[in-house]
Amino acid sequence: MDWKKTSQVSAAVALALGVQGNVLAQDFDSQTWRFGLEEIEGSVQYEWATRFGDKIEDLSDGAITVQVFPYGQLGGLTDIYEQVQDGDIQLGFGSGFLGGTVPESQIMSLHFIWSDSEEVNNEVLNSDAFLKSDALIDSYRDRNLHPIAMVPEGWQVLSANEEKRTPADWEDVRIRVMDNRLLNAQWEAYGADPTAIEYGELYSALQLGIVDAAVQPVFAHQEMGFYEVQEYLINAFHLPFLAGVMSNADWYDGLSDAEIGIIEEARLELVDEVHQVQQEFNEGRLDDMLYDIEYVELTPEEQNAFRELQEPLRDTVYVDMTGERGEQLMNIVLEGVEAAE
Ligand code: 6CS
Repeated sequence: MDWKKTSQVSAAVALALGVQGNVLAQDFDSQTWRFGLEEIEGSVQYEWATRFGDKIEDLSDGAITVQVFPYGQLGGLTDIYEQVQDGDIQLGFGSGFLGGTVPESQIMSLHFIWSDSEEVNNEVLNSDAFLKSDALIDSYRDRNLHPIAMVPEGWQVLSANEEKRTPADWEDVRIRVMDNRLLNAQWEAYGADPTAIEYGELYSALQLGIVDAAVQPVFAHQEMGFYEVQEYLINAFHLPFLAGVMSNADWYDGLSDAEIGIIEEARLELVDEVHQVQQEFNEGRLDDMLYDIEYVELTPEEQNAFRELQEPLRDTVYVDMTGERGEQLMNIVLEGVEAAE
């Protein structure tokens, strides 16, 4: 089935299902969709996937079950992506590490192109202009993947053992980053020494001093225990943590219109629902950590010193690496943010 055709019918089917779900329930064969996560139970990705599963099960009148595999159960991060590409699992999350597989997806790692408003970022990333753009879809489909949804998980907050407020403070600091070329280049531009380390190995890398700093959304600093081996959380508001939900492309092409319709219906409901969940997680868990760690926010002037070092890299690194598609995605974000603000 051609994805362009199916994405056009999906909205109509979703509407029909909302009104007469039982009538169309006969359209669903009994089946299980396997869904690999980059995060553990209790995370934002776990919330998204389990809520998605509940909705799919309801909308298919119990015919379809979504089996969720939290981080660690299917191997490392790139193992998850490969299993989606190979069709061993149907669905998976992909964030920073996905840059090696889908270079254009490093749009999710580009510092300082986002709105200060998390609502605006959520709206732009889940707009048809971005999510249904040829640039995004073709980028994933070239690697036998299909993008389903974008999930902002809250601001990425730096952790370190000293209060660091200026680029000079980051000179030669060994910071752990997710494995993609753009993140490396951006941290080098601040003067730091970035190192890629698997998510599950980060705690011991910080504890043993293999790296001195890291960057994660607040909820992850808490649930992975990173705050126990760091002194400061520093919010530079440089980048929301962004993750994409993707499926195997061949599998997606074999779905019926009704199946695509319920995926779209569930996705649309989750845009606001999970946005609220992530805000609650990030606010609540920050409070839980404050007895043990100091939290600071950079002023707009301090943020600007970092921003200025990044702007040239949009073209010299991201567009240089990803060509016309990358440029289109970046412009959709920049224009979408401007329009929404
Ligand atoms: O830093 C990482 O590798 C992981 N962090 C989070 C919050 N989600 C997935 C990602 O792979």
